[in-house]
Amino acid sequence: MTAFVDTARNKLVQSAKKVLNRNWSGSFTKPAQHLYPHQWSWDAAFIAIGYIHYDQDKAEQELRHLFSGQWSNGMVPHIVFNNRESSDTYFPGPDFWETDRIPQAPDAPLTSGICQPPIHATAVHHILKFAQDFEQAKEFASEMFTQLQQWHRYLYRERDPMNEGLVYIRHPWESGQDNSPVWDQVLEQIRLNDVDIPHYKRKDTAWVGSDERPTDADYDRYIYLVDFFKKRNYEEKTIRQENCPFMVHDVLFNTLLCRANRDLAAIAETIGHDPEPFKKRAEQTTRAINNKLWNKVYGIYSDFDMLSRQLIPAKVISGFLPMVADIPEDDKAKRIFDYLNTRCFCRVDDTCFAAPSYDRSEADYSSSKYWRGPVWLNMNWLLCDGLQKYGFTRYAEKINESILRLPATSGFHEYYDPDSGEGYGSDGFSWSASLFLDVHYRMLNE
Ligand code: 9WN
Repeated sequence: MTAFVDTARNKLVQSAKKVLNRNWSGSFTKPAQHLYPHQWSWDAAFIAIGYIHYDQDKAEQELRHLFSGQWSNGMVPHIVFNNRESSDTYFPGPDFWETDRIPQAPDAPLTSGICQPPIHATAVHHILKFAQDFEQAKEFASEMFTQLQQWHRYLYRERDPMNEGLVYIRHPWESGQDNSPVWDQVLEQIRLNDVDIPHYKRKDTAWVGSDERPTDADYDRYIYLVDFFKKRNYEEKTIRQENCPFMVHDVLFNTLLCRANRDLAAIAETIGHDPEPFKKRAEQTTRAINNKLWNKVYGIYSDFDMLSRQLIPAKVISGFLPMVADIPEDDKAKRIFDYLNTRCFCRVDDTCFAAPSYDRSEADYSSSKYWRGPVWLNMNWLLCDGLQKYGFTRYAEKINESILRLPATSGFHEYYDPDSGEGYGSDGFSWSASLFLDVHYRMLNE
C-alpha cells in the first residue's frame, strides 16, 4: 500500500536528495561539505541505507568505494581520504596519519589508521532487502561477501586476543561517539605533558562553534593516541604490548558487530553460502555482551574499561542499543525500556522529539554539545529498530515520526536539541538526509 504524502513532505524529500547530491564527491558521499570532506566508514553504511530506496547504483558505489580503502589485514579504516589537495578543511589529514608507509594499507586511496563501528554487513543486507533490482543486489552482495568476512575476521583476530567474543576499541573516534561522557574517565587517566602532544592545529572549530564540539583537552588526547599508533606503525600487537592507554569493550561497537554477523548469515543464505559460522559468532558475542557489559545497577549495558577492569558508569543512549542485535533477554529489555521511557531520556507521551544521547538528569548534560546530550538520528534509527524487535511499537513510532519531523523543524543537521528540535553541528549532514529518506520510503510502502 502506498501512503498519501503531502506537499511539505515531498519538498523535504527533494531537499534530502539535494543534500546527498551536494555532498557527492564523484565517487562517494561526504558526510558534510567542509567539516567532513572525506569518506567516513559508518557514515557510508548509513548513507547507503537511504540511497537504496531511489538510487541502487549509488548505494552500492558508496560501500564499494569505502572497501577500496580496506587494508590487507582486513581493517576497514574510519576515513578514506578524498585526496591530498582537498584535505585542507579537515585535521588530521593523510599527512598526519602517514599510513602511506604502512605495508598493510593500500597505496591508493589514502586512509586513516583506525576503524569505526562495523555496520557494513547490515547495510548490504538492507540493500538486498530494498533493492529495485534484486539480481544486481545479489551480485553486489556476492562481491562484498569476502571483504565483509575479512573485516569481521580482522576484528576477532586483532581486537579480541583472548577470544572472549568481545572486540576492543582503542580510540574514542573508533566508537563514532567522539566526546561521549563514556570516555571522560579513561581520557582523564592519560596525563600528558606538552612534549607528549604533537604540534597540531584544529580545523573543526572553523566550521562549527567550539561550544558544540569536543574540548581542546579531548583533542590533545585524540591526537596523542593517533601519534601513539603511528609510532608503532599501526601494529596491533605492539600497540597492545606497549601499554596502549585507551582500550575499551564498547557496547555499541560490539552490538553492531553482533548484528552484522547475523546480517552476514542472512546474506550467506541468500547467495548460497554456509551461514553457520556467522551465526556462531553472533551467539558468542551475544553471550559475552550479556555476561560482561550488562550493568545491573543502571539497567542498561555499559562499556568496560580494560585498563581499570571496570564497567564505565555513564548513562548514555548506546546502553539501550543491544536490542538492535536481539541481545537482551526479555526481562533486561523491559528494564532498558523502563529507563528510556523516563524524563531522564524521553517519555513516549512527552513532547520531546526522541532519545537524547545522554541522561538529562546528569549535571554535565548539554542539549547542544555533540555526543553529550543532543539527539542523533543514526542512534535513534538504531534504537527504533531495536524497539520494534521487542514489541515497543508505540515508542518506535514516536522515533520514526521524529526522524521525519526534526529535519522539517530545522533542516538536515548533524544533531538536534531534544526538546526544541533546533539543529546543531554541521548542516547539510548526509546521514540525517539518508536516514530521513529510509524512514520516509519505508513508511510510504508499508
Ligand atoms: C572523527 C563523520 C564523523 C562521524 C562520527 C562523528 C564525527 C569525526 C570528527 O564525524 O567524528 O571521526 O572529526 O569529529 O563523531 O560519528 O562518523 O560524520
